[in-house]
Parts: sequence; C-alpha cells; structure tokens
Amino acid sequence: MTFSKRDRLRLLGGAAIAALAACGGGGGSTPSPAPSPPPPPPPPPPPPPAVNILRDVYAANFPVGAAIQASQIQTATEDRAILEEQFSSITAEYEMKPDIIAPNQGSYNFAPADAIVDWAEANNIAVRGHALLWHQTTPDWMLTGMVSDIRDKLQQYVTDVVTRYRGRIYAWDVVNEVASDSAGAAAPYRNSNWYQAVGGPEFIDWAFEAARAADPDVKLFINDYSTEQSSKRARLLAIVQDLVSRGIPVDGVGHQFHLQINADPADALAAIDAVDALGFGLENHATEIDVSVYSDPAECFSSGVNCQSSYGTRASDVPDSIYAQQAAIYRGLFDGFSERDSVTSVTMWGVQDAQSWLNNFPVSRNNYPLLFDPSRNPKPAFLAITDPDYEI
Ligand code: 9MR
Repeated sequence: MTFSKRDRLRLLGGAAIAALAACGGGGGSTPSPAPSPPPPPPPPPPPPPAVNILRDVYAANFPVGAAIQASQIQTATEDRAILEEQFSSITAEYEMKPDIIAPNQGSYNFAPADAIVDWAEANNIAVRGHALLWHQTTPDWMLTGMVSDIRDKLQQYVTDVVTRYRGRIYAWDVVNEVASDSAGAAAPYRNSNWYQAVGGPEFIDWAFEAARAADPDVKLFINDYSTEQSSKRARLLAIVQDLVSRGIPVDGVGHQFHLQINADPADALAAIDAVDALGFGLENHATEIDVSVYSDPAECFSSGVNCQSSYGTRASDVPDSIYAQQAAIYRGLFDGFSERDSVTSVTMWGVQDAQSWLNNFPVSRNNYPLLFDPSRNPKPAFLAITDPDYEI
C-alpha cells in the first residue's frame, strides 16, 4: 500500500491524538487504565478524480470553451456532462448564425439559440456569440435591393440579435472571414457576396457600429482563419488597423486556429504577438481550435485531391505517435496562451471527435482533432494541457 502526503498527514494527526490520550490528555492525578490497543488506521481517502478539470486549470488565465450544438445539451448526453464538468464557455456551432436565426425576412427563430444560452447560464458557463455576419450563412433576402436596403437590413438584424442577448454574451464575432485568402482585386478583403452586394467593405463598419449601439459592454471581434500563416495574417491585420484607426469599435481579433498535425504552435502564437504589436491594446481570442490528425496539401483543400488517406474508422487506428504529436501541439498552444495577457478566451471547435466538422472537410474521412475521443475518453492532448507532469 502506498500513502500520499495527505494520507501521511492524516495518519500522523491520528497518532498525535492517540498519543495525547495515552498521556492522560489534559493532566489530572487519577491513574490511567491500561492502554487499549491503538485504533486501526483510517481508511484511505477516495481516489482523486480520474481527470483534471480543464476549466479550473486555466481559471486564472481565460475561460476555456467548446463549440456545441443544441442537441448536445437538450437531453442528458455524455457531451453535456463533459461540458458541465470541464468547460467555462461555449459557442453555438451554428444556431446563432443568420441563416438559422433569420432564414426568412420578418421573423426570427431564436428557440435553439435561447436553449443554449439558458442552459449555459443555469450552469455558470459563459457564452461567446458567433457570428453576426458570415458570407457562408447569410440568407438571400439580406443581400437583395439597393445598398441602402442592405445596410438597413443588416443594421436591423444586428440590433435585434445583440439586444436580445445583451448582458448574457461576453463577446460577439461581429464579422467572420472577411479577409481574402490571396492577393486579388478586393484584397485585403474577401471578394464575398457581401463585398459584391455593397460594392466595398463598408458592411464591416455597419455591423460593428450597430453591435456597439445595441450593447455598449459586449466585446466585439473580427474573426478569421489561417492567422498562423503570415500572408493571411497580414491581410487581416491591415483590415484591423484600418478599422481601429477610423474609430470603428473593434475590441479584439479572433483566431480560429484550425491546425494540422504538422503545425508549429509558434506560428499561432506569432499571430497573437502580431496583434499585440499593433499597439491598440486589442484582446485575442482563440475561437475554433482543432488539430487534424492529417497533414494535407493545398490542393486537398481547394479541390479535394491528394488528401492524406484515412487512418480508419476507429480511434485506435490512429498511431500513438500521431496522438503524441497532437498533444505536443496542444500543450505548446495552451502554454503560450497562458503566458500572454491579451489572450482572454480559448475555445475548442467541438467537445469530442465524433462531433468535429473535420470528419467531412476537406473530404469525408474520420478525423480525431479534439480533446476527447468518440467514446468520450480524454486523449493525450487533454492530459498534456491539464497535467504539467504528463509526459508526452
Ligand atoms: O462547424 C460548423 C458546422 O457545423 C456548420 O454546419 C457550418 C455552417 O454553419 O459552420 C461550421 O463552423 C464554421 C465556423 O462557423 C466558422 N469557421 C469555420 C467553421 C467550420 O466550417
């Protein structure tokens, strides 16, 4: 039997009390009866919880979030239990986007978003809002008519949604993925449906201004992917620089950080440092973290060719060395985030691997990019970021 330090202290305490009683305790002259045999040692304390608690490990640094779907929390699922135990923030994976909230002009569908926010509040979990404007989830009706109509519709939508959740959401991704992936006529802006309908990037200003007017306290973010790559980062930061210098109310930059297994955490941390170096005092949120077990070339993403072949349909099909590599990336990220005061929120893009969008992107193939496996077991990546003594 082995004893922990706590057991030993407890045993020593018990022995000290027994010794005191044997000496007559408080003194007095009556002769003591013959000593009775010492009591048996107390039973050992219950074993510590099987896993550390992610939200507690980083409580002094930032809330740790996960993207969730309403279906994960409406009944007592295993995912809900993990969320309630491990996470301190959530993001709706899609229920707070305009195509879900406002598929048709003139009526709103807030029920799934409300269910998520109500549950989060009841469980002392903060809510990160995502996303007021994204080219992929804009309902058609919003982009029809004259530019002034489009502006009015955007302002109305942003005002209504931000007002509804005022005081209940700590940050909004106001615009998502507005930077371009390459140099082109519209660069640094994405030549999106919004950019084309408005004839320029003014819709970004309108969205931020309407959001600020609706809630003076919520933090307003511009969110994008691939900021770990210097060319994309430069285009996003050019947009940020322009917005802030014109007084548009931007509080921070969201970095999605959808990484691959060959990623170097230093590149992601360089993106945080680049925002800090702008000197505007902006916050940084890591908003959609996952680390694919694959490493795919550019043409896999652009046209689905030359993608790495699937490891298989069972989590155990992935080599241990890959899980170890993934764990090292996660540890590098979380250590680096903890060292940077400007990082004020960190979110995983899902709870467990079966939920991940990467099972269907860039091709259909089982992927295992998150902290818990499809059976909801904590992975080496989870241990690496919750236990500094865990050896990768
Ligand atoms: O993971 C999300 C998926 O379930 C949704 O169907 C999709 C459309 O709403 O959005 C996915 O999340 C995206 C996020 O909102 C923005 N960055 C890329 C994410 C993956 O596509």
